[in-house]
Amino acid sequence: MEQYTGSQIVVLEGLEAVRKRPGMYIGSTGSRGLHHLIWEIIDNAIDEHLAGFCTQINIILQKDGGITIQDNGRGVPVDIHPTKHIPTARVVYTILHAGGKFGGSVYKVSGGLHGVGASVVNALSSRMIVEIKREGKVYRDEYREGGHPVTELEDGYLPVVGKCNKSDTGTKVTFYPDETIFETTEFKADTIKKKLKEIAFLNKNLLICFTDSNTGEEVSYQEEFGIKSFVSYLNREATPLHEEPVYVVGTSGEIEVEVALQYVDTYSEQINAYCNRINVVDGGTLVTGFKTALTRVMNQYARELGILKDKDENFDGKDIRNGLVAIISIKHPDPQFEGQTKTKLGNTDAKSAVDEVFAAEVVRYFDKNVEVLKGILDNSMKSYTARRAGDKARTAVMKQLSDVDTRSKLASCSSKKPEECEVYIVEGDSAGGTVKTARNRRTQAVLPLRGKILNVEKSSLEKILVNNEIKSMIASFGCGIGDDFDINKLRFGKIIILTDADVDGAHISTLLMTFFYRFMPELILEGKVFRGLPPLYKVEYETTVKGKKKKQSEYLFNDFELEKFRKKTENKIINLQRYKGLGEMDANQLWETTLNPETRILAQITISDTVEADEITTTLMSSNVPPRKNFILEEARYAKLDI
Ligand code: 0R9
Repeated sequence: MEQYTGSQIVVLEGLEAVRKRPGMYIGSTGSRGLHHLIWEIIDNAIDEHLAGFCTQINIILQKDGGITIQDNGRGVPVDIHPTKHIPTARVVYTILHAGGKFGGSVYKVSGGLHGVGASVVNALSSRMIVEIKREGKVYRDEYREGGHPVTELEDGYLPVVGKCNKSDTGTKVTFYPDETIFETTEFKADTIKKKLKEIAFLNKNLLICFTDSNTGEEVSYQEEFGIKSFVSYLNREATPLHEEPVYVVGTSGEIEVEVALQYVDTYSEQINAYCNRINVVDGGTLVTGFKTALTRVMNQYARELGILKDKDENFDGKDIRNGLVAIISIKHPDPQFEGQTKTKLGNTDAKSAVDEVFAAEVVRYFDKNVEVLKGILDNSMKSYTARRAGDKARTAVMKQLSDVDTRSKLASCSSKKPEECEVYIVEGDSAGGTVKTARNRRTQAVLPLRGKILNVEKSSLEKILVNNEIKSMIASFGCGIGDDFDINKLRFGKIIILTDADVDGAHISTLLMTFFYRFMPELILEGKVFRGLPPLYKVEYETTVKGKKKKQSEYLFNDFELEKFRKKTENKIINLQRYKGLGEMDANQLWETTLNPETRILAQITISDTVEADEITTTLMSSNVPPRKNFILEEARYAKLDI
């Protein structure tokens, strides 16, 4: 192995920092973080496509657990870097944030959500191999154990390991995620394929080929019609109100704007926004511009066509977006990503650009397609009427809730300070009974739900307000619903869904999350909703303390922990108990594992836009579910680590 120079040591310290706190760079060390590594490398290849030099990207899942990403771009430069004095390719893969500093303005395209740099992937890999084809030569570099180069340079250059045609250029990266860092190192073909499909929609004509060497599966993705096909794909299971998605494109100054939309027959709204191909999950200025223009244009048409009669009568934006599925994709020369997760676009010029381009182009479209326009306005009118009926129903229910004490089902807590109070929503009276006995009565309230809650995906507010389970939740939370919702009136700092770790439990959680998301979205957006994670195993094992044998026990929350535990204790497990449900635990065990804030694990529920709804959601909810926002569980492990 070669000697490291001074600058190389600094480099390795940088990568060491990534290994110490991987979460800071890739979000988590779970499956999501693991897949983040792939997106990072693919982003670099996409940048090369956007620069106009790459037409194909191959992704190969290797049998030995590695993954290869290959592009046919120019190949990463292999010349000696002017200040680092090592090959530029090695700089890209070993120095934090190096990639973004090269390659001119094109590199502004990545660097948003992912954009942590290929060196982060190297830092978190036990092995990484880079092969570059340039000018008829094949160069190779290899790294081990978190980015340590193991290839000896030849006169300062990367060794040439083969020849190729001069026109045959490109970069190939193979990496093996480090098993000591990730909770799982198993790449999921389905997750990768979903992402690749999304990439194909957002990058018209780019050919993406996926191979899974474990199964022999080969799939390729290439989309001639870009985001227009994306909308059709999102609505493939739904019933659209008009056959062809509406598609508009145009530019305003340096900003390119593309919008595709189609209405479907559900009470939902889905707007996916992308800036420079990066999914801005929290929207921002580009979404505001789109909504403002859509509301203005549709109200104007409604008046012109005599659908709205009174000049002061207006459709609300929500009426106009009822059933809407839209993709907004803009290209901005200098995007400002805001918010803690950098998933919100801040540029004010993006708002006016989207407003201007969308309004002008969509009017052109509707003037030629009046039937589509009328269908959409008719749908807005239905929503407008239903909303008014919902308003009446809500007033009636609110009155009823204050008259009768529907809260009787709730076993309240004695404290009245919302910040220290939490409510456990549990499945059924029997689990409810155990939780009631086990809890801390001062701060923990329990609301047992009887029977399944309504699937609210296709129901109006008016309909859901007759459901008793929903009424008890509204009454218990105290913060109203729909337009009357006021998070400041919420009686609890945390709402914790506690169901068994089985299919039924997952179904109930999904129904509850969908209800919160549709009618009390702030609860999720403000991070108030959690899932309690009861342990899956209790292990008893023997240790020797000062020559004496001692029996001890520990709770483990998933198979990964069990595997780790087996390794740590060299399999000295005397007894292994697998819990099937909450009902199998006594009050003490339940307190210790699931209720005690010092030792429990909670998973915070957040929202993410993805191409397809979660598998659980799709298979368990209505047969005709539109793809929509995914609920993501971010495990709040800190609670457990504190002990
Ligand atoms: C398989 C994944 N692909 C990549 O990681 C990848 C990076 C990359 C690249 C360039 C071309 N292809 C690439 N693929 C490149 C080449 C040139 C200029 N800019 C970019 C050139 O030939 O002049 N690079 C990404 C960063 C850099 N190159 C570098 F310039 F910083 F080195």
